[in-house]
Amino acid sequence: MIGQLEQLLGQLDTLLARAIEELGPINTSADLDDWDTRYLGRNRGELKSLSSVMPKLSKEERPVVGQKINEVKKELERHLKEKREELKQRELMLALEQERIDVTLPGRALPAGTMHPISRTIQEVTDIFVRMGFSVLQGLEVENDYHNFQALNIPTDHPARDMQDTFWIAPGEVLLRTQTSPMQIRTMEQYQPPIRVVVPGKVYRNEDIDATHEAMFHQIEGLLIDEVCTMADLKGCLERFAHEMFGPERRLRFRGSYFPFTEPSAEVDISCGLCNGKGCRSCKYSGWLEVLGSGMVHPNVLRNVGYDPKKYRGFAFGMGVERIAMLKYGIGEIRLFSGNDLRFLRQL
Ligand code: FA5
Repeated sequence: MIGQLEQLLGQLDTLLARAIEELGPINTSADLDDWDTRYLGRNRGELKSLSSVMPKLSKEERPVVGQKINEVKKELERHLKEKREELKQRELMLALEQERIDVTLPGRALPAGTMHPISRTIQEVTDIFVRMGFSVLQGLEVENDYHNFQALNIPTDHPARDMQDTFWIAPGEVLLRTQTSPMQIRTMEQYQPPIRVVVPGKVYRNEDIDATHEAMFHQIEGLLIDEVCTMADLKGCLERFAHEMFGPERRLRFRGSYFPFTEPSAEVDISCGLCNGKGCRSCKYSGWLEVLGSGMVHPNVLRNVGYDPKKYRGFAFGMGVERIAMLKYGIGEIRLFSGNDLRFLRQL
């Protein structure tokens, strides 16, 4: 029996030595789990199978073997714990190494977009008028015949309708607005004087396209209504705008004109900045570029919105945004604005 005891204790020592030796090269948690099951596993672990001889031992032998089993178990558990800790550290270091971020690397630059020159021009123009006390409103691109024509003193069959070739949606009733002037009517319908507004937006005309004409372009409408207002106020206001927008050296020219909704009416030209008024291809060798229509609001228009023309008067203007941008940036071709050519847009 003594021989069997010694043999058993020897087997336990061998098992411990073998387990520790096998533990050395293990370097993944999965392999370590296998090792754990193989030696310490509750069901089929090697230590468990050696313990199964216990009932066959004598009373004296049992405590000796039991104590040895406990020592081996504790030793295996200690090694397991150390190895787990070591693997955890190693896996952490590996993850840190693989996921390392070099914070000193320069960032990847995203191509930055900028405002379209037309949007920027609208912003610059409206800012100037806001500084003069005007508010900014938005209008509708799909209008009705009443607001685009009739209320603006352009009845059906009036020859002035031919001045702007219209894109009709429902002929005689609904259309793509040909001008921002319908917003004069909508503003006066909604508010009481004093009124000072500017209204930027798209307008549409069924026109032949060339270097200075588009079928879709932008206008900015201006409207001022008060008890006291004269043509001199209109001129002063537009001159102030032109000097702020283009510089004090630029000149304005008022030419008598005709619009059914203003009386008197004037078209306003600005001296060409490309040739300094000497004449070039862009200004058709005249030295001037037409940028807006304007005038004193017609009494019929005031009556149409229920204002008393004896009490109130006002001025209105409508400027072409593309023409302003052409003047500002020295561009001789209007179609570049809607051409979506990034080489052109990046230059500005
Ligand atoms: C009008 O549209 C009037 N509603 C302006 C107005 C408002 C007059 C208030 C009086 C009172 P006109 O058709 O001239 O007017 O156009 C005004 C401006 O828009 C022109 O001076 C020009 O700068 C621009 N414009 C006109 N047609 C085109 C076009 N096809 N392409 C680009 N710009 C244009």
